[in-house]
Amino acid sequence: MSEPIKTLCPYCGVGCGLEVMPPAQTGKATSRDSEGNPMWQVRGDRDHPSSKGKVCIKGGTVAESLNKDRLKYPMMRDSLNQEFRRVSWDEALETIVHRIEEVKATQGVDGICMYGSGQFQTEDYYIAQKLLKGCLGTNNFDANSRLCMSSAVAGYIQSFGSDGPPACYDDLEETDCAFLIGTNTAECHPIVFNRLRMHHKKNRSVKMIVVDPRKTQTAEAADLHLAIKPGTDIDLLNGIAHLLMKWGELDPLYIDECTADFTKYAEIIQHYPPEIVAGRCGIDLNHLEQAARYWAESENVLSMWSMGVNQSSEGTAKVRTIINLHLMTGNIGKPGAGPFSLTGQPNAMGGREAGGLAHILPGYRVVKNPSHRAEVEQLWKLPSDSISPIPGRDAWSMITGLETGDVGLLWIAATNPAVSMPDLVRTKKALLKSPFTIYQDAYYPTETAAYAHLLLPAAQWGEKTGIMTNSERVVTLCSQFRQPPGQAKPDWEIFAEVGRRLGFTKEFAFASSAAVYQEFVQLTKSRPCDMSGLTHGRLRQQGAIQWPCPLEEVTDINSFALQCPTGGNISQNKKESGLFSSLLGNNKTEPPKAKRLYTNGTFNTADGRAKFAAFHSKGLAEPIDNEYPFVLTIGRLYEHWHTMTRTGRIPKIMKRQPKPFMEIHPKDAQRLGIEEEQMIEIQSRRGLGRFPAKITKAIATGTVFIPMHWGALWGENTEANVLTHPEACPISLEPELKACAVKLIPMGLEQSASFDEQELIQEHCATRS
Ligand SMILES: Nc1nc2c(c(=O)[nH]1)N[C@H]1C(S)=C(S)[C@@H](COP(=O)(O)OP(=O)(O)OC[C@H]3O[C@@H](n4cnc5c(=O)[nH]c(N)nc54)[C@H](O)[C@@H]3O)O[C@H]1N2
Ligand SMILES: Nc1nc2c(c(=O)[nH]1)N[C@H]1C(S)=C(S)[C@@H](COP(=O)(O)OP(=O)(O)OC[C@H]3O[C@@H](n4cnc5c(=O)[nH]c(N)nc54)[C@H](O)[C@@H]3O)O[C@H]1N2
Ligand code: SF4
Ligand SMILES: [Mo]
Repeated sequence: MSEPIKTLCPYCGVGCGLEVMPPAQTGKATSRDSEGNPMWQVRGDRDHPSSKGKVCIKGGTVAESLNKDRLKYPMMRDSLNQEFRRVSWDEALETIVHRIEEVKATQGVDGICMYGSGQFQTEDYYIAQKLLKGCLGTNNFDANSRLCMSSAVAGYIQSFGSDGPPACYDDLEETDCAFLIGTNTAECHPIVFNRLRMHHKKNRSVKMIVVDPRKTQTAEAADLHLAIKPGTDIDLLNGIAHLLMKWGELDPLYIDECTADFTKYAEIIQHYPPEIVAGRCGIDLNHLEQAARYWAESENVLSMWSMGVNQSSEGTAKVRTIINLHLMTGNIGKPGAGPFSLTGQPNAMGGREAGGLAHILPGYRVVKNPSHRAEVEQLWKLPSDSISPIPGRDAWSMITGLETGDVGLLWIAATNPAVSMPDLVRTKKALLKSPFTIYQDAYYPTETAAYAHLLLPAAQWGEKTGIMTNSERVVTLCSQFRQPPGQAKPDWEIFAEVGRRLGFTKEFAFASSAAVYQEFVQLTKSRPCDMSGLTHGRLRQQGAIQWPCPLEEVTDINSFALQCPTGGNISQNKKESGLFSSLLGNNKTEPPKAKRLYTNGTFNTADGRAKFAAFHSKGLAEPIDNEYPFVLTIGRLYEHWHTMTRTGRIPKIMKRQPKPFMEIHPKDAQRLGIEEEQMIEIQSRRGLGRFPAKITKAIATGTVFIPMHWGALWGENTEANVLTHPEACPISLEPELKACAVKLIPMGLEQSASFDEQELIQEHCATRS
């Protein structure tokens, strides 16, 4: 039997290592998917440092989705009301080149936009940046990370001087107190949660606090669940800081030596006394005090967050307010402590490293910084000023650019915006106006395909070799193990071919994805995300490796400080204070690399200090009122992945979660005369949806919850985002996808049987193409 092939799970940012074995070699009878195709076998990779052999239902069943409803050939049409016709790759690529030239000539290069995804491999991301930002000269590349991690990115950059989650998964087993805010870790990052829960169960002194308006599976496991009202996170965080300050539970040495701007922050938190905060958050005063006491009594606090924090019109402020708590208590850069954003998608981290948002460049550089642009231009061997100094269009302004006619070509890849963007009625209307939309996906049909002029078939997970980085900065090689169906190609190859046809032959003369990666890592040299020591070959041989991973190993802490991109040296005072001996372990010369960032208390800001930020709470962008009296919140279920292009086609998953629903508290249900399973029409100012009611105390009164997963292909009036609005954080531009104001209209009971579960499973798990 041949060796299993090592790869990474293509779903969430936990990044579990997988081993894949060919259908006929498992020793048992060949397993087959529901179509009768022999199925690749998947199991957890025990050697993977992040997951140690564990997988959840999604990773375990992913192979079942590989042959269903695949997009196999390029297809084109002149207008959206026509049928697609199959075309050759040559015709498809020539059409793209012609369209790009045309938009450049008529509207200028900024009429061209690409909207990509955290489900790209790093090579896909990198080639897209080189094509758009380097060769074409527009920064109009954005990714679905804008809807996901961009508040965390902005928070890290502003507080620490650069992006990069500072903690690692080993901290899950070393913390005294896990502070989980706006994350349903148990369902969305299950293997991270399992590690934490084991540690929590084994050690009674370890505390777990969960801050979430819903009593999720995560909250069930907590010592303390703070069911705050949606949008009151900053009140809560400032309220905890207020108490810590009042009790003198600060780390003055850390504040003095390693941070700046504490005074202003200290002033702001004076305005958050516990009585006011508890009232605003809708929680008990003693629960608030308990949370602060856990913070005060714990040696090491590890905060984790995801969309309940990021997807907010004050997302960056929330992230920075979490970081403030860590800075004021010195809870960073040591085992078991730190602010830790849990990345959503499998390679959203790789995207950030490769510069995959409209305001950033490869190697954790930013578009607005002239020397960053010059460095990238040099490495790309392009004339100076090739890269525009102006940040490109973010995801939502690509949509508004279609409305105004400023976007002449939209290229969408590895994301399904006709389900996942806010304000879908408006989004779809804008997509209908697009002069030319290219849609590059692995599956057909998807909701977004209905808005495309040209469909390009993408090779997906297992059909191409490339790199992904998980939440804890661990980089894994994902090896190809099967042939792409039909004529599907890896995303990077498609981008490179268009580049060559546009005349950039030298720039895109890559023989393999290994060569692409080789070039990319050069751009990370001496940057905070230095991975110049990584190659496909090394990762294949040694398994997954965490960055920073420079080419030459650093042996001395002072030489690291000198090497540090901002030149941030550790002050003599800091060294003498002995503050860092504990952070560094006994070995003062241990390099501050890998595992945890900022172990030496030096940050990537100009003066090496982390910055406090003082924010007042603003609340929700669309507060409730008499007409729309409920807050709607939207999130995920354990079994499904986003817009269900894979999980909706896997019978085992559809059997467990066949249909969407609306969670409502018994008190609200009683008041409105709502019965279990009764269809409820949810209306917002922008659209409506219909969902069977699920009456549960797991949701706070005044709030209702629906899952995000069911787009137009999977149900009627089940799209969550027809209800949401596009109001976004002014810093990160991340839309407030977590909350909007709605009203509920109970429908007649006779309409309530409109979901036939068996029929749904039959319909969706059968192949259409
Ligand atoms: N099973 C599964 N796992 C996934 C994914 C998936 O589709 N399915 N997607 C992946 C991706 S891309 C992402 S981004 C992550 C997302 O992972 P999570 O962020 O954990 O998931 P969500 O369910 O979107 O939202 C988390 C919680 O935020 C809470 N929340 C809502 N409003 C507020 C608020 O104002 N304050 C606070 N504190 N909490 C609030 C919600 O009640 C919800 O329980 O999951 C990843 N993992
Ligand atoms: N209301 C609300 N809306 C949300 C959210 C929320 O919490 N609430 N969450 C937001 C977040 S955090 C996210 S991340 C987004 C996710 O939203 P999307 O990105 O739209 O969701 P996916 O279903 O993951 O779409 C990925 C697409 O890529 C395709 N694909 C898979 N692999 C490949 C590949 O290798 N190449 C190519 N070209 N295609 C591939 C899949 O078939 C699928 O169509 O949704 C956002 N929208
Ligand atoms: S926890 Fe995430 S990465 Fe791990 S198997 Fe599940 S979906 Fe895949
Ligand atoms: Mo996400």
